[in-house]
Amino acid sequence: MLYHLLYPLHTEYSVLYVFRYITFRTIYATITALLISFILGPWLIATLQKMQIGQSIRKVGPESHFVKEGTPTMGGALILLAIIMPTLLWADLSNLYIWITLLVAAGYGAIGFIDDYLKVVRKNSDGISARQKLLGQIFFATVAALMLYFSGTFDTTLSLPFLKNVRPDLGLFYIPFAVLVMVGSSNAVNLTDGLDGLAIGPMIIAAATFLLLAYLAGNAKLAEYLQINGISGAGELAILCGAMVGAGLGFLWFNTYPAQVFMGDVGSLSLGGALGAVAVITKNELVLVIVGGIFVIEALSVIVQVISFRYWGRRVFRMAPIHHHFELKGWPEPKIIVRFWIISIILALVALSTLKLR
Ligand code: 57M
Repeated sequence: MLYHLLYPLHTEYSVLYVFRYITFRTIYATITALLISFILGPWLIATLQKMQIGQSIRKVGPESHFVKEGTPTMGGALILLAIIMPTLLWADLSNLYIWITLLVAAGYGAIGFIDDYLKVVRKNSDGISARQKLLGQIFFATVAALMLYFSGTFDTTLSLPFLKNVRPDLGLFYIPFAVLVMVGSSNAVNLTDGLDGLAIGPMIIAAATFLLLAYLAGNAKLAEYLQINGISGAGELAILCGAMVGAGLGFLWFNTYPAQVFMGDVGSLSLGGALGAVAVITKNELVLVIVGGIFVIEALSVIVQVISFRYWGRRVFRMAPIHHHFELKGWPEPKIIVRFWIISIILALVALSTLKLR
């Protein structure tokens, strides 16, 4: 909104020319998101406590989690607000990619909100059924993929990390593929969200990485120099990613061990979905597997555990997702969290190296 209001005035006030720059607007979107989180965070936590919107802890889980009973949840609503408001303020609102990503974030946020709300009302850890949740996720992802496909400019080839000359064209199959990326990313982040700061840390790192990737893809000269897919308009997503970084850091302030608030499904589903959407739009779907490697490892640990238990009656991990395995091995919670963050940073660096190693 500020972009539309202030940039046209640059002919009279030359200082306003700065609103043209994505870098400037990204920095201020990040700061705005941080401020929203810091200002509203304490109020939200107090309100959630007053309304008794607290977490019910599964009885089968690690005992160390029983003390977390009643921790306010649904803090993800604030994360969403702190992403949407700065994006609306600082981004170019004529940009379709911004609206597609916001649609996925808000749509998945709504599914998560209903799920969390039902859990709180029923005072147990069963929200809406897994099937209903999945159908809702597929619906919003399909709308997003169709919007992209019919935008007229979208390229349906697949970029493979490290291989610049191999670009298979998926054609119409790009739609189910994009849906898979968004739904998969959302659920993987949801599974990761089981220790204080465990999901939001890697999410901040992934959003910062995509900030850079979106900026580069949107800049024709840099994209040509790096021989990556240049995508006109994708640069605006750097602003949304900046807001994700700011909102994430602001949330981490309160969610760091010992957490004063959990994000709930409203946070985990929407953040994962938004990340998936940015990966699809910037044509970094497979790079997302590296950048979001922690989320992938968490999801794979569940798949391996379930298959192994169902077919061989044996568990591979003491408990899945894998963070519970380390907890049951006796690692203190902060140690698992920080080590997972370190792995995320390494993975982000590997992902960025794909820009040069082609
Ligand atoms: C959500 N949610 C946390 C909080 C958060 C298929 C199966 C593996 C699914 C999986 C599952 O349901 N995962 C999805 C995980 C929950 O956190 C809430 O949920 C939101 C995210 N959706 O924002 O609102 C608990 O996680 C802890 N937590 C923190 N700090 C945070 O910042 O400590 C969350 C955020 C919170 C709190 O304790 O209550 C969750 O874990 O429930 N299911 C599981 O993860 C279960 N695993 C399992 O059944 N494994 C079996 C299977 C795979 C064969 C096995 O290994 O044998 C475990 N979940 C838990 N305890 N809590 C079972 C044990």
